[in-house]
Amino acid sequence: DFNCIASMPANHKALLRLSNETLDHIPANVQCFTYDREKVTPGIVHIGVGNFSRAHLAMYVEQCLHLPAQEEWGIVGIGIRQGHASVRKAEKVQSQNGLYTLTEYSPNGGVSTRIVGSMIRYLHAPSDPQAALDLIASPAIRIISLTITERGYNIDEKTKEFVLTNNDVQRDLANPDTPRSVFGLIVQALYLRRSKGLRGLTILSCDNLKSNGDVTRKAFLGFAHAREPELAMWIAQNVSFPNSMVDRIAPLVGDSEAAKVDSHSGIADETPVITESFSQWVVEDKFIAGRPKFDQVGVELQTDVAKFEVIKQRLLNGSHKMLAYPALICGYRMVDEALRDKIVVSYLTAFMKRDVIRFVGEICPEGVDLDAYTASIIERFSNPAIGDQLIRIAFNGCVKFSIYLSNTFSTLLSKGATLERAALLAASFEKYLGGSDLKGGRFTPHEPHLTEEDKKLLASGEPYAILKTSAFAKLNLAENEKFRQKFDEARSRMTTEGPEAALAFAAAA
Ligand code: CS2
Repeated sequence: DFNCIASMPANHKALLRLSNETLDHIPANVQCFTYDREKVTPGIVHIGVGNFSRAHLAMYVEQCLHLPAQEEWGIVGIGIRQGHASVRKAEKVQSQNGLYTLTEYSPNGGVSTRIVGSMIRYLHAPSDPQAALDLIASPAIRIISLTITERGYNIDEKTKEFVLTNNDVQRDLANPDTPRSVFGLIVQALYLRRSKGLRGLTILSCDNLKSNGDVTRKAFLGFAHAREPELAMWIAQNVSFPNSMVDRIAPLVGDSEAAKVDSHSGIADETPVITESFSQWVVEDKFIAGRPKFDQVGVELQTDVAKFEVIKQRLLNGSHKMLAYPALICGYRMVDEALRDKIVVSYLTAFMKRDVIRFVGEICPEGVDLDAYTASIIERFSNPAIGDQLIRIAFNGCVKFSIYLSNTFSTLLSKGATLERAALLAASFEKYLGGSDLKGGRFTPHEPHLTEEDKKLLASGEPYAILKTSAFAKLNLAENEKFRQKFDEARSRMTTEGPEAALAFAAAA
């Protein structure tokens, strides 16, 4: 898991260790919550506790806990991965009683650190599956929130159906009492809730997917139906699945990032989180068993979030992808470092204005100023303090293209629009897979979802192999003569004139 908590060196002697026992000694420059944490009880179970959820959902819940009568909304984090790294992560979180520092950097240089206490417990399900089941099947739990990655929903890209043939799914269907997958765990807990005559709850996806609530519903009903059609019916009637648009940049936290925030805070945090000052959450107000007072802490509760999702994913996540590969090839490693290059800024602005906004006018949510939105994306990416890594954004391109860029590219193709930027993206992705930039530097591409077929294709030496891989397959780029020509041009410009010249050319197109 690329967003998991990074390991830390044991060189924190001079700094304060974080736990319930040390809360009275928090340094004055760090804000600490003022609610009575001992009174907070579990109301939310979160599966997939990574940097993002701790910077986003847990931060909104933290703010709610400061309001009157909200103490029933504490979060219990659940880890469901097997293996040593997950056990270690659980130990670290538990050693701090779920407490962590959240450091926010604003684009104008402001920095603030606070202690977040909203995650009151953390369970590692593989070590104690029964405890996880008992908790989710207890009356107090009214929301299960998820950050399990774009691919975690196990939906077939072509059929859009839940994949039943997957090993974990088959295993959990055959052994419902000892689930290992997120589907087995939650559906078994829902089965127990139904047997006990308890009410249903909300399953809230916080992943960056189009219609994430609808996708989640499809996945859980698909699994439940294979187990017992009546249970699927009960879930359909008793569980709600709000759609939501989530937005907050949370970079990877390795040793050097952790050392930086620790020296600022004076706290030796085993699990620190770094983020930007910006945060947005637009959620469909469809919480069948109630919710914290999200409306009072800046969450935008809407009846329809689809337009917000489209705008955010095509502009922000799309720009991230458009940026990461050419920028890595230019030799940059950090997002803000690349944004200091004026050509990169004009290339990204051209992408947003001429490849996306030009064609999404009619779906723009009322009251959203797309020019201001574009400017704010450039400002957020340029924030030097947050230290976001291009390699984090490049991660899993072959899955993320189809989510964040394929609609934009297919519109460009069907409208006969400029293809220079799309072609540069494909050419730089091809180069990126080789793990070296055009300045002699190296990096490690992480593409865990490239299929065996993709790998064979790439090894075949076919001239347009990259365009036929699962990353772009849906778009039929290899069959499009105009695209092939632009792709050839981008590729050769990158190697003969250099990646900066290729970017400049694409920016001007
Ligand atoms: C990034 C996101 O990983 C990615 O593809 O684009 O993690 C991005 O930082 C968040 O969606 C921001 O809300």
